[in-house]
Amino acid sequence: MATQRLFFALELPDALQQQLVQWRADCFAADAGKPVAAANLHLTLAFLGEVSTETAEQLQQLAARIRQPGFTLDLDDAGHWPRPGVVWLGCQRAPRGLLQLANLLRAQAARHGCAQSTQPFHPHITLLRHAAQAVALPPRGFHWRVEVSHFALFASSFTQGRTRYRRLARWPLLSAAGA
Ligand code: 2AM
Repeated sequence: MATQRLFFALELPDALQQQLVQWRADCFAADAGKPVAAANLHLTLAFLGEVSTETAEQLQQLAARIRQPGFTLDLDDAGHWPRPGVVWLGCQRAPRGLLQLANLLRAQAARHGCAQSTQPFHPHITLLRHAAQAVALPPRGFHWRVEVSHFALFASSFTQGRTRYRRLARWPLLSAAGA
């Protein structure tokens, strides 16, 4: 049976990806960890794992029916999870719309057999992998604002030593006027 490794996520604008890469280079030592490529910077809403074509189609049909308002992401927090070795960028206060969207997608995924982590959802953008245990985080005071108007489904593949994400579909969130 053909499967693909899939996840729902928020994309970041290209310009912001470039700004984050520059900021990361300025703030973190070269040996702090393995930087995630600019084009791969994203915020996962729901991880599906390896799914069949049939399940992927069902989840895409459900995603297309979602009517949720867009929201603003304030990226103003950073942290380090030593066990997975991840340094991340996130929000001191996650917007309600983000949590609602992620909860809905995670519930739909779970109902279609995609096991969801029992850990509470912590929205984040992974900046570094294989992070050093003693990595120094930048002091708070940074802030990027992102107006989120879409969410998307991605396929992840690992070829020639590189992780690549390919967008399979994208759906709009409601504008403030239509929310
Ligand atoms: P991470 O950045 O915190 O590792 C593609 O791999 C995306 O799916 C990444 O954002 C990754 O989160 C997330 N992901 C991978 N495996 C996962 C899992 N078992 N549970 C939740 N998210 C996962």
